[in-house]
Amino acid sequence: MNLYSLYMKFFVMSAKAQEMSLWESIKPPVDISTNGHLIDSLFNLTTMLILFFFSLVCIGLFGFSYLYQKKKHPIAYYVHGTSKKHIAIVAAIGAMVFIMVDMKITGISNRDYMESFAKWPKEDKDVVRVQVLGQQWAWNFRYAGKDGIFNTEDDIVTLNDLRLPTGKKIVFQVTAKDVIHSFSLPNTRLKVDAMPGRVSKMWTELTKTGVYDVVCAQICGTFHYRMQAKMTVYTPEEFEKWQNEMSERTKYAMEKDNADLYWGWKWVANN
Ligand SMILES: [Cu+2]
Repeated sequence: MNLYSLYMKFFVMSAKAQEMSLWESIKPPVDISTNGHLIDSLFNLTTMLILFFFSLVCIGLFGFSYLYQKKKHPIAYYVHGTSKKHIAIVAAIGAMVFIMVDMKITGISNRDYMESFAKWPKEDKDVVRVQVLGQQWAWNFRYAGKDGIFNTEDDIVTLNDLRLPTGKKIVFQVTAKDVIHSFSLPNTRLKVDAMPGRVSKMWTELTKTGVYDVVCAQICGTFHYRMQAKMTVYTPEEFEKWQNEMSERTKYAMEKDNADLYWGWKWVANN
């Protein structure tokens, strides 16, 4: 069995396991965020541009191979590529690719970053704040609870169980306990590195309720593939209800002797 058929077999198997068609399993996961489409359209544009230039290269390669085949041109023609004409042609093609592909992609991603992903929501009471701690091999989540202050008695702490509302700005502060992980929400197209000793940030807004995946996007050890959590997206009312229920239940978030539970930090807002 060669590598290609093994690869295809894996695709077919994983599609079957998820009870979806092969095509569905290759498609990107459903986008449930307000900004995810920016990533998707840049991804698609990049793919289109690459396909365009790939086709040009193929046409050149096979076209010239055909035109200058031995039958038609029995005597080889040697070039060093150092004449002014040759240098001009190569420079023009290089400049064209640089302007049409590199500059275009850089421009769009820069615009998206400045106008959307790095445009932090003002952290008022409507913003949902979550602290995320990655560890080999699980995700811990912490909410401030009723008092709105992190690392206090009424914090809500969950393991591999992220719950969020639709229609609200959500800000994450992310770090790691042991090695470098990457906090990734495929359905929002967002991810951010989770690094020990450093707090990284990410924000999003969700549009669809349901249950989705939280994964680790950075090879982090033996069971990296298993480092998954569930993201349940509620309506704002359901989320409020869940928070109230949890507040009544969790009295353990601040056991200072228990390092597994006592890991939060002081929240410093972006604004
Ligand atoms: Cu990880």
